[in-house]
Amino acid sequence: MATAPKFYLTTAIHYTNGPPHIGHAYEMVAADAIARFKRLDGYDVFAMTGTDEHGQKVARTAAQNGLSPKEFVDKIAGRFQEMEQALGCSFDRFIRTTDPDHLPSTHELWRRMEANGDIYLAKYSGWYSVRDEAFYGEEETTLQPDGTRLGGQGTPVEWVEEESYFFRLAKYQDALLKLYEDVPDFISPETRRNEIVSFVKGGLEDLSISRTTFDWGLPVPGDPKHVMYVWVDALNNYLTGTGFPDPASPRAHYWPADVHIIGKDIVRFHAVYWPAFLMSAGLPLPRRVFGHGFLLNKGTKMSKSLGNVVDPFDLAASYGVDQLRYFFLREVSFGQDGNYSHDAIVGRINADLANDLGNLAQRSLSMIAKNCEGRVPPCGALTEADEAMLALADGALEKARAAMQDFALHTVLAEIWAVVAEANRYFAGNEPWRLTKTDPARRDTVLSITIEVIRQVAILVQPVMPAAAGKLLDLLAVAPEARSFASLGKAGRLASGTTLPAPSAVFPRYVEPEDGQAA
Ligand code: ME8
Repeated sequence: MATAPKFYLTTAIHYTNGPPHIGHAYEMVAADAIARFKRLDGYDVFAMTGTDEHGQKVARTAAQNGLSPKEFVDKIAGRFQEMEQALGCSFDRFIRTTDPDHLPSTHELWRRMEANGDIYLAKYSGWYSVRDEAFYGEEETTLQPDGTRLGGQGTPVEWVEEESYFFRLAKYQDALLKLYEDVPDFISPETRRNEIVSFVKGGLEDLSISRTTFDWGLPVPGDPKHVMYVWVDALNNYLTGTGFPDPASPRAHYWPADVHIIGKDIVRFHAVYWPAFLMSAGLPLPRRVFGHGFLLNKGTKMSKSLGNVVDPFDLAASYGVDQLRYFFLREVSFGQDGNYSHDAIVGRINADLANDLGNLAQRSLSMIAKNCEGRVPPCGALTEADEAMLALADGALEKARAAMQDFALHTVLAEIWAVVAEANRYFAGNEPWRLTKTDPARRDTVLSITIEVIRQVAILVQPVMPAAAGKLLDLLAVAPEARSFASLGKAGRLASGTTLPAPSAVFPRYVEPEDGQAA
């Protein structure tokens, strides 16, 4: 038996300095949809998400909350795990950087970089942003009129002067540029790639990779008064997940990662530092890094200090999990920034889900229940228009796959909804409700083609709306083993005569609550 090709995908691991927000939810849902798509397409998938729990930012927030760092991160990590469930995600592991297997794995990475002559002890003096957990060169900072200084991403920086281990990042400048050249899609979208290429061309400085002024981190091997820089610790979660350094781990074959799905603000860490660490340690590099955009609340970036954080649990409860997932992935071009608003989400729910797909399913299935004894009706001779309708549905997988090649989730959905739109035109144009008296055989053919198209649409939307699509497939009596992409097209056509369950609505319209308050 041929073994399935493997696909290892990760999200970023989320900081546990506060509860999850909608940006975290967005990233998780997008990554989950890609993982589900690959599973349905026959891949041996390992998908991982998790939490980034060490470092000064987390330690400080814990102290402000009167808790020890460990007590604090346990609470917050629990919230992230609940969110994963609340959003219908299917990750294979939720990793925490406080998990016991992460320390030996990260020590091994450090030792390999050291053995390669890439780590040395010196003194760091420079600017550090605790919010970004990032060092900034003086030229990347700006002095504000009030005397404070801001780093590259607009967060406050503070002066740090301490003994530190350094990683010889500068040594990897040419190798990194060669990587970007040899593997043009290593970083995408293109704009992020260009930013990174020009950053690296501008010259790299060695990177401070340990701290001594706090202790909430992984100790440096052989010198425990230093803790590792939180980004060394955090990035290595991706290796830990595959059982590194144990070559006999059941997950060892997943390395290298096929894609890291991360936000645009942390591309530098993933596309510069991470491959350099791996080159130094003599390990294979991830295949791709995808930097998605930010989800903005009606145009402004969400942040705790701005007070406009939208709670993802509330959103899922108000609109429905699958509806929220659909909104995130259809409304925003994956890779670009996108806006959230109540009206936009309600628009998508009512137009795309309730009207376009939900109504079509409801109308065709109700007619079958009423007129065809609740069985898949027989399909007679096909007209050219019938053939064209089926061909469009049969061809959707190839289009979806092509879009998925670039992680263009919005395009995947647009291609599927092009089929839905055509199915609506087909249904309306053939007026099956008029045929009962004049030509019931033709009516049966039109209905059978309509629900065959819905079957394929339901299979294809499973990655984005797993529960709703499952319900739709239940209504079509599609067996669980006939729901993968292998059953798309001719391979899995609905068999006439199959008994269908009583139809019910899968995509209800969103109705504003009585008091008129938006969710
Ligand atoms: O950066 N819209 O953690 P984090 C979309 N621990 N995505 C957003 C977002 C928004 N409004 N806000 C944040 C970290 N993100 C590190 C990662 S990986 C080894 C360590 C994304 O909790 C952000 O870009 O600040 C990142 O990919 C993820 O959420 C976690 O952000």
